[in-house]
Amino acid sequence: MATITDAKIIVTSPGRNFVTLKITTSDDVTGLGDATLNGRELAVASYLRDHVVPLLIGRDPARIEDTWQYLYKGAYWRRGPVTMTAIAAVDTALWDIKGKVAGLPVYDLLGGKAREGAMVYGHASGGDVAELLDDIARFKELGYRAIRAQAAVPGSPGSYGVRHGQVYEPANAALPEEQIWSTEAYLDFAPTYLTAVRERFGFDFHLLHDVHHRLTPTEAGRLGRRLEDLRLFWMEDPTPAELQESFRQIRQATTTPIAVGEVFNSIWDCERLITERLIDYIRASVAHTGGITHLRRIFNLAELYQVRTGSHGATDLSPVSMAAAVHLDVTVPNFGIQEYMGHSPLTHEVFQPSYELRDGALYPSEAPGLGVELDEEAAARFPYEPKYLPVGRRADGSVHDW
Ligand code: EZ4
Ligand code: CO
Repeated sequence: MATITDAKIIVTSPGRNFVTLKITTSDDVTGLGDATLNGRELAVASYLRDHVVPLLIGRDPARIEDTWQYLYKGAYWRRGPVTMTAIAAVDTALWDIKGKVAGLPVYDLLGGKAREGAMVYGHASGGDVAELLDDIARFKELGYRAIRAQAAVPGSPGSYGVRHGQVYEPANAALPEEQIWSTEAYLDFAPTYLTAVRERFGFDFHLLHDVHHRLTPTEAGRLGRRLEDLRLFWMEDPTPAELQESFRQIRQATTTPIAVGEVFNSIWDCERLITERLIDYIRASVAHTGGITHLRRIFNLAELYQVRTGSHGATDLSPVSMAAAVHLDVTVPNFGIQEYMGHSPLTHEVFQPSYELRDGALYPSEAPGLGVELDEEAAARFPYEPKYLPVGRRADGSVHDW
């Protein structure tokens, strides 16, 4: 039996911070797992280094499910983003190792392909409507079949999702930037630019929009109803999701499809949303939801209730978890779409993934395991830099969901 002989945590900041777990076995096989939790990176690095690595040494790397249960139940303290990101990193690295040992890509270990590629959506945005329309045209030219649209709300510098430069990166400051938010201005403005997008480009592509947790259920129901004729693929994160019951009210108000889950870390965050059919797409990710093993369980539950998948894929998910997502996406019968923001050239100096973007879809390679290389010398050239996500405030100074 091979054993785990080493597990090391690599923290690097090629354009943004990433935490990666690299597990090595007695047969000299290595596996990678993404442990990045945006704005709280070093908490996961310490959780792994101080509390998980000592438990891994000497274990059989083939026993993925047993290791998952051991880390989840063995912690006694259950769930939470830090714990579940750490478990995810171990789980993902062990799937990578299992694939390399078997000489098979991870999608084959998961039952094989149900489709060749995973349709992705790109992120179009603009400081105003004209800029947004130009950006949508660019994504259409690049072959995207699904595009998310976000524009800056006039007079609301805290608008979510507007790109400055090559890649959108909201974790932008050594201490959190405070952004002023007006729900009223957003609710007046968002329908006008989404309508402008359909008027200019028609209906032959999927249009998505991210509300980013900023509305009450009542406001979200009103927005969804107003957007119905635009036939959105989904309205994302319409309201904060701690209260799963609140989605019933949105559901009853509108037929605009609802997607949620990028901040979820376990099946218990969405059990009711799924089994009571309060959502259409579940956006949990490999990196933050306990790895391939646990995310597959969520996707399988969702399948029973005709809820489709739409995993989070922002720049804070490293190419390692993006590869894991693509392997899982191509195998599940209820795949919906995969978010893909793409990574910066600097990030690709450290991480070399082998998945390919063609015709608006990501295709996994046939390389054994996940098919991602990490250049440790390059990683060492980019030391960690503290970076926080912004904080939202209303005009009266009180804190609002960002
Ligand atoms: O704000 O990943 O749909 N994507 C998103 C992201 C999140 C970031 C937070 O780290 O909402 O842009
Ligand atoms: Co989002």
